[in-house]
Amino acid sequence: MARKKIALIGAGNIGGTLAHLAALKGLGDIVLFDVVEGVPQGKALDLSQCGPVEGFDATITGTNDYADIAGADVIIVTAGVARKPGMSRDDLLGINLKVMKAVGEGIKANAPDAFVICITNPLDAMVWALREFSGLPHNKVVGMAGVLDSARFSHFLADEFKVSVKDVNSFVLGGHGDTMVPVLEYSTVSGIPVTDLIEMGMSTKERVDAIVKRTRGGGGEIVGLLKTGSAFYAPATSGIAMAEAYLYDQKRVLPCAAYLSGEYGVDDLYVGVPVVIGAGGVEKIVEVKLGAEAKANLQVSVDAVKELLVACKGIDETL
Ligand code: TXD
Repeated sequence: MARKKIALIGAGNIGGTLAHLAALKGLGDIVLFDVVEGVPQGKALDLSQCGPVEGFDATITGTNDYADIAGADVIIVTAGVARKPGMSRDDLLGINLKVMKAVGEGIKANAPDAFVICITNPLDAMVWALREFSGLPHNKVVGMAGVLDSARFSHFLADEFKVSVKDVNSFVLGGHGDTMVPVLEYSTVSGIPVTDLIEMGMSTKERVDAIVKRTRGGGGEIVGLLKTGSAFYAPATSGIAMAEAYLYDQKRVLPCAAYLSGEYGVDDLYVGVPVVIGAGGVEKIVEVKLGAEAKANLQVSVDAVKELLVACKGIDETL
């Protein structure tokens, strides 16, 4: 069987980490694309030289030409500008919208059968725009945010409850921003909801509320510490988990920014919800029952995403 082809659009911090992980995991041959000349080529050469040590055979190529992504099975998009301290995700809107246009057109012309995972911020608007510009079916274009947000939530919860992170399964809905909605009733330690764990005296409502707040600001906390960029290790790991679910037809239930057409009362919008990812791309949107508080919070989040889209449409009249 021929090796799969993984194209990474954007060879920055996340792009390079994605390439490293994809090579180590043997997902397939890798093409790193960037507009900056030399960077994807240099990173590809450096990463290729891991091969003899790690024992992987994948070819890793760097390019500035979209023709080289032809026939890609999976494309992960991180192209754009990352947040600097003091800059909100929404400030990135204008710059990254133009980037999505170029990337979408490159994908449309060269790899229209790929499963496309968008990571570029502001995520929920960029994935919507990328889908529009690429013209791919909605189930083949998805945004990565929820896997990362729930990983952050799980990490903090495991720390709080002093249990293995393997036993924590947390649930985050909504847009990737300060309005994201961590849902306590569906976040569990080995099946025991966090709300029950609070009742059992394992933590307090105040402490868990502080964890929810820290999760919502999880990206900003890292930007504030790094000062020269944003998080990249966990975002890359999260993107790879989604790629694996598709490549290996795992039918994983993952929180992703998926296109909604009526689900959760939302229409023509990408919002973070649990979905099944398998060989068919986004095979199913999982519509869970929500309590009044989560419902209201989701609405706030949906409204924030809607506002972003209105701004996008204002910037680019072709949308
Ligand atoms: O959860 C999430 N979705 C995120 C999103 C978590 C963390 C970071 N998130 C966003 O990912 C972040 O706000 C950025 O928008 C992207 C990529 O983050 P990264 O840290 O990798 O940014 P870099 O290191 O600046 O890399 C971006 C690369 C850089 O090499 C640019 O030269 C390139 O993108 N770039 C382009 N590549 C291709 N085509 C075009 N037009 C282009 N413009 C810039």
